[in-house]
Amino acid sequence: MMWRVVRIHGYLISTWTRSACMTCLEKGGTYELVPVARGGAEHLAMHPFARMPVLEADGLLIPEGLAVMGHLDETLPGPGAPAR
Ligand SMILES: N[C@@H](CCC(=O)N[C@@H](CS)C(=O)NCC(=O)O)C(=O)O
Repeated sequence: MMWRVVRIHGYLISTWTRSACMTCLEKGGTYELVPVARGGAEHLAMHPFARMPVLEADGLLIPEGLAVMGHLDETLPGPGAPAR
């Protein structure tokens, strides 16, 4: 798999966003943290409940922390996350 930077939309004060970022790092990936205008039209277009994180990777926008972490676990080259 080709190495690439993924984008994680959210803020580090959010525990779910932080977990997604930590998963990315644990898997040897690199992320760009993208601030969201909470509840704005762009945010709602990415997540129907205007929550964070949202992962932008591989041409996909993936909401929901567990789905984000699952995608990172499956697509980044590092060792599998222990809980999976
Ligand atoms: N089930 C969601 C929960 C995400 C969630 O609640 N995120 C919080 C931050 S930790 C959030 O977006 N809060 C903003 C809000 O509720 O307006 C997920 O797994 O992504």
